[in-house]
Formats: sequence, structure tokens, C-alpha cells
Amino acid sequence: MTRNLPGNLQVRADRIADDIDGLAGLTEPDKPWTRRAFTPMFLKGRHYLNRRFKEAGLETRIDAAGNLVGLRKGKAGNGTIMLGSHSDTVPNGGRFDGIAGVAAALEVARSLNDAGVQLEHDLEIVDFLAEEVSIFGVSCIGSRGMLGLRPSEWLERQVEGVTLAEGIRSVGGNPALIGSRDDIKAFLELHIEQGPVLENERIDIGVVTAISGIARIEILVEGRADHAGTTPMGLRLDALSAASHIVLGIERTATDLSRGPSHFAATVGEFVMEPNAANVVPSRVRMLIDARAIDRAVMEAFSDAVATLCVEVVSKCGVSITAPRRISDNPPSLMSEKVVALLEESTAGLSLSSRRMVSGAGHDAAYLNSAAPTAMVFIPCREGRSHTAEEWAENDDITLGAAVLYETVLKLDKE
Ligand code: HGY
Ligand code: MN
Ligand code: MN
Repeated sequence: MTRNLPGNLQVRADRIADDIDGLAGLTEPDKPWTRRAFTPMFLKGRHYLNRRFKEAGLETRIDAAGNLVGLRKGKAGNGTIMLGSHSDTVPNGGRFDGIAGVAAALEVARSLNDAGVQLEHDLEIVDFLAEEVSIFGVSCIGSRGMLGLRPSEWLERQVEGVTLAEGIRSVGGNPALIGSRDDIKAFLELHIEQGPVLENERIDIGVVTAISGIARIEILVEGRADHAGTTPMGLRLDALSAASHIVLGIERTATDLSRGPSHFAATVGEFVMEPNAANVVPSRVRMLIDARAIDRAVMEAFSDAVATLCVEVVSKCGVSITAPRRISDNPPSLMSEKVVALLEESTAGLSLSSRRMVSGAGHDAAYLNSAAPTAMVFIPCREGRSHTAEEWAENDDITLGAAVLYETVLKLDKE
């Protein structure tokens, strides 16, 4: 929803728009908007941001984990207030997922300069490396790396002949160094909601109280390749039809669990069948479930239900199914009540409406939360759509969110 911005905002909408558009101009040409981590296009985005960070008077560096960090010095020795998000995208993703948070954070730094404010604390503006699931199949590589939370075995993951360690080096990081930060006073991340609540309820700001845990569960279904024309229906071991029973069972279970008191969602996001030939009975299916829960007990209930479903499908279809394997399992992250309250104070001070909410999406903030009091600012996005080229957020809404960040940095700085 466009609006008339209050006249007394410290932050400027035009500069935010310039950065959103500047990054939107850097996308794989035939797949708007795509700027995947570890690609030449991503490095073009980094080059753009590095220039804009410097223009804002920030001292820039690439840390060992591969994050772009812009430092605005405060008075020595009081620690760091950190703002940031990510500039990498999913394929054919949006112009705002992550990017809005980096642009808003950068605008806070510029606006503090305009106001001649010297903070007690250092301020860091961060573009975290590879928040999205990249070619290496894992997410939040930079934020985990910054805090020593990146599993060491990830570095040897090799895709298209490149290891993750080489990928981190390619953006200027040093994977041999284990990250650790004990100086972060607080972390704030602005992000588009990626859901419809704020728009539907016509609320300006979402204050995030928890970030869902994310489990990714792999299931392999082994059938038997046979001639599609001659094999009697009753004698087939059709891996695809067996997998279909599992997929529909997952949808039923997730829908039931989503009607419970806390957020739950699950999707079979990756699905590969073999040999994928019209006249061959499918012999094998690999599927990857992405499941999100705020309540661990609900995630375990889902996981148990999937295991039971697989046993039922084996006896029904005669195929063999490997036990569902959790290839990643990140716990939910409860935000700092103190920082949540400061965000609400800032929002009220700006005469903006706000509501508390949880995040079904994962964010770098989930990891920063292990090192510092952390909370997030959500802003509305059109029809709640995200991870699609149709993703859209109004620049005025991003600007209001940036104003909330600005006011909250000032409050944190005085503590
Ligand atoms: O998948 C997520 O939740 C985030 O958008 N990376
Ligand atoms: Mn995303
Ligand atoms: Mn994101």
C-alpha cells in the first residue's frame, strides 16, 4: 500500500529505492531476479554494494566467512550494533527478499551521517553470504561462518567441481578461519514478510518474536524399471506412484498440523524420478521435504508421521523405501524480548501500527541470535508472495521499516 510518508523521517526513500533498483539491475538476464551466491552475477552485486557502502562512509571488508561488512566507527570499546540481511537470491526469486534488509540497513548508516550522530557503539552493516540454499545445498553459510556455527564438513561439499571452501575463497573469505564474535551488542534484520498477514490486516510493521526451525528430510523410493506396455499392472513396482502416496500423505499431515496452535508448514520441494522415460515404469524417486515448525514437538510429530507413512506405502506398493534421513535440522530461534520491545517502542514513536508475529521463513537472524540479542522487522509484501519474480514490496513500506531500524539503533546505543 503506497502512502504519504511522515515528513519527519530521518531516513530517505529515494536512496533506498536507488539501491533496490541498483541491485535489481544485476540479475541473470533471462531469469529475473536471479543472483545466486557464488556466481559472477553475485560478485557484481557485491561490487555494487561495496561501492555504495564506501559512498556511505563505511570501512568495508570481506570477513573470513565471506560476508561483506561495512563499519561505521563509534566510540571505542563499546561493542557493535549490527544490521544486515542478504543480497543473494533463489532462482527466479525476488527483488526484495534479503535485498530490502541490506538497503534499509545501509540507509540507517547514511541517515546517521546526515544527522551528525556519533554512536557510542560501532555500527556494522552486513550483506551475509549465501543465506539462500545455494548450489551447495545448505543455507545461511555466511552468518553461520561468522559465528563459528558452519559445520566443518560443509567445506568439502563439492558441486560442479568446486568445493564450498573454494566458493568462500572466491568471494574473498578465508574458510580456514573459524569465525567468532563476542562484541555484538544487538542484531536487527529488516525483511519482507513473505506472507500475507501484514497486507491483509493493513499493518505497517511486523515485529518477529520467533523464527521457525527448518528440517530437510530426504526419502529414497526404490521400485523396478519395467516395460510400460507389457508389464501387468499388478506386477509393477512403480516408484513414482508409491512416492505420490507419500507426497499426498505429507500434504495431509502438514495441513492437519498447520491447524494447531503454532506455525507449521511442509513441502516436498525437491523431487527427482528415474529414468523419467514415458515407456519405462519409474524405478527410483528421490524427494526432499522442507518442514518448518516453531514447536519442536510438532516437528517430531511430523517426522514420526512421515516414517509411519513410508512403512504403510512399502506394504501397499511393494517398493523399498530408505528410512527418512534428516540432512539438516535447525531448531527454532526465539527472538530477544528486550529488542522486540524496543522495536515496538520505535514503531509506536513513529505512529505506525505493528503486531507481533513468527517467521515461517529462515533468516540469518536465527544464527545471529545465538551471539547477540536479536529481533526482526517485517514489512508487507504484495499478496504475501516471495521466492518468485512476482515478489513486490512498496518502497515506502521499506522506508518505514528503515525508520524503525534507525530509531531502534538510537535506543540500543543509549543502553
Ligand atoms: O527458505 C527460507 O526460509 C529463506 O527464504 N531462505
Ligand atoms: Mn528467501
Ligand atoms: Mn531472505
